[in-house]
This record gives sequence, structure tokens and C-alpha cells, in this order.
Amino acid sequence: MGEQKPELNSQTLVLLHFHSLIMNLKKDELLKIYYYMKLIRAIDDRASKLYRQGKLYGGVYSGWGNEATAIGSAWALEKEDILAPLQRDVGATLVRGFTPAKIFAQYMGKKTGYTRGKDLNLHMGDLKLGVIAPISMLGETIVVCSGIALSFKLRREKRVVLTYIGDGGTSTGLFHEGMNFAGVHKLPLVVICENNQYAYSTPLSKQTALVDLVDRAKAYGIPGVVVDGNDVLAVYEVTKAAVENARSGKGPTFIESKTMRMRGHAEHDDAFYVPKQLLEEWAKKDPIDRFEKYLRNHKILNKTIQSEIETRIEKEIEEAVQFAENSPWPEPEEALEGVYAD
Ligand SMILES: Cc1ncc(C[n+]2csc(CCOP(=O)(O)OP(=O)(O)O)c2C)c(N)n1
Repeated sequence: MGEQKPELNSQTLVLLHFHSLIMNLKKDELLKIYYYMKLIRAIDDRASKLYRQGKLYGGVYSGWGNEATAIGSAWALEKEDILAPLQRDVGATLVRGFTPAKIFAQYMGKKTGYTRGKDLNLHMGDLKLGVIAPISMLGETIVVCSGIALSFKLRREKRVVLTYIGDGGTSTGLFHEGMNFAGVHKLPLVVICENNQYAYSTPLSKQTALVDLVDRAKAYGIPGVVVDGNDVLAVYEVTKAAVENARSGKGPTFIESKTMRMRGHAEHDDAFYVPKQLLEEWAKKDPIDRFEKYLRNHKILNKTIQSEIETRIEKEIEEAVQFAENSPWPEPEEALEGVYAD
């Protein structure tokens, strides 16, 4: 347990594993973080079942194993900031105010979903909640977010953009262009690379000669930080430091979150190409189990509170699925509404 804030010097690589800022998180905040981690896992679990029942359309991309990264990072933002998640970060949208009911409606292509039944189910955003919808072309989100961050800088607004990229996504041209631009202009941008070891079926070693993706930060002259992506408090801590840095005009940070993709690329994929032993090793580092232990050791969580949270989540999921199933389909004549600027 260290007492200083993590220092984000350019090209400093630190494996942060202590919880100095955590002292700032109150008991009810820690329990809320735990609740969101359990909620997104319950959403993922139910979505996987609904997919197998043929009730969901398009791909279902699970964030199983990524809960600490998605929720710990989103927790570090202020209301006025912008969040631009990718396929593994639906958990981050819950922190911004997304609801299970609208998420299931989105997955089912219903009119009550975030995009009112249009586009791929994954592409959900809500500008009122400061959430930019994921963009499928990998790397594109970094460029868009650099642009948003530039607008904040030009308007002298003390706002920050937080976005994500997969390990595979860091090898795209657009990623480099966006990162370079953000570095040159010292933009208020925080980029979290979810290094979950696989880009679809391609292991890290087959798509880059780098061992630590954080080394990419050197190319842009910006701070790079490595974090244990299965430790929600460590993720919160490094993101909070990076967000504060960005807000105070010191420019972007690149964070490599080391974690593991515990399911296939999406639910159609059984990930036969991932060694079982690797999954077993990572299962022992499950982010929810770890946080549960931390909360118990610190006497923040006990059996009664845990069961209250689990019962609440079960009820919320049931009601959300009911809402989505009972929601109407979009009308054909609405197909072009909200697609182009009016
Ligand atoms: C430019 C581009 N190339 C290829 C794809 C197809 N594609 C979608 S997701 C994906 C794998 C992404 O892997 P990674 O960035 O590591 O993220 P992960 O899915 O592992 O979280 C690929 C190749 C794409 N969407 N965009």
C-alpha cells in the first residue's frame, strides 16, 4: 500500500499494484463498483443464453473477465467527460447511466434500444450520457476521440475523453495517427489498451513483436502505464491519475491493461484456439472474485449485503429482459430517421 499518487512520467513503465487513491473511495462507492461488475457479468451471462435461444440479433460480444478494466476506468470520469467504449466495455456504459432494459432492447433490435433498432446491436451510444457509440473499424475511435479532445482544448473546457482499444487494434494505422495527433497537441485523451492476449484467433505474439504494448507510448512521446487489468482498484487508480493529468492540460496517457478474453471473440466463437490451461490460469485471477475478497477482508462486504446485491441484480435482469421482449419493433417508415443529420 503506497501513499503517493502514481507518477506518470513520459516513458515510465510502472506495474501499479497499490491502492493509494482508494482511500478517497467511500464504502458505498466501493459497493457500487462491485454491483456494476456483477451486473455487467449477469447481463453478459443472460445475453449469451438469449443468443443461443435465437432471441438476439447480430454478434454478442462478452466483456467476461474485463469487468475490472471497464468499470474501474469509467469510475474515474466526471459527468462532463466523454466515454467512447469498444466491444468489451458495455460495463463502462452502466457507470454512465445505461440501463439493462435498454441494453437488452438494443441487443434484440427493438425500438426502445439506444439506436431504436438500427445498426449493429453493438453500436450503441447516448450523447446525453456522454457516450460515443463504438465504431467497428478498429482504430477509428481513437481518431474521433482525438478530435473531440481537440475541441475541448480549443474551447478551453476542462473535459477529458476516455476510450479503449484492443491489443489487435493497436496495430492499425488509424490508432497510430490518432495517438500521434493527441501527443503532438497534448490533448486531454486517455486511451486504455485492453491487452486480452487474443485478437479474434490471433495471439499477441503473432501480431506484434512487442511484449509490452505500453512501449507504443514512447512513439508518441506520452506517458505509458501498465496496470493489472483484473484489479479494479488499480485500474481506477491509474485512470484517475491519467484523467487528472489530462484535465490539467498535461496531455494524453496510454494505459496497458493486462487481462484475458475469457470467452470467444463473440458468442458464435467457442475459442477452440485458446489453450485451456491459459484460461484456467486466468480464471484464478477473476476480477470479481478478487474484488469480493478485498471487500470482505476490509469488512465492507458480508453475506447479507452480497445476497441483497445478487437478488437485486436477478430482479433487474428479469425485468430488463421482459421489457425488451415486450418492446415494439421499429416501423419500416422509421428506417431513415436519425441516420443522417436532419
Ligand atoms: C480495421 C479493422 N480490421 C479488422 C476488423 C475485424 N475485427 C473486428 S474485431 C477484431 C479483433 C479485435 O481484436 P482486439 O483489438 O485485440 O480486441 P478484442 O476483440 O480482443 O477485445 C477484428 C480483426 C475491424 N473491425 N477493423
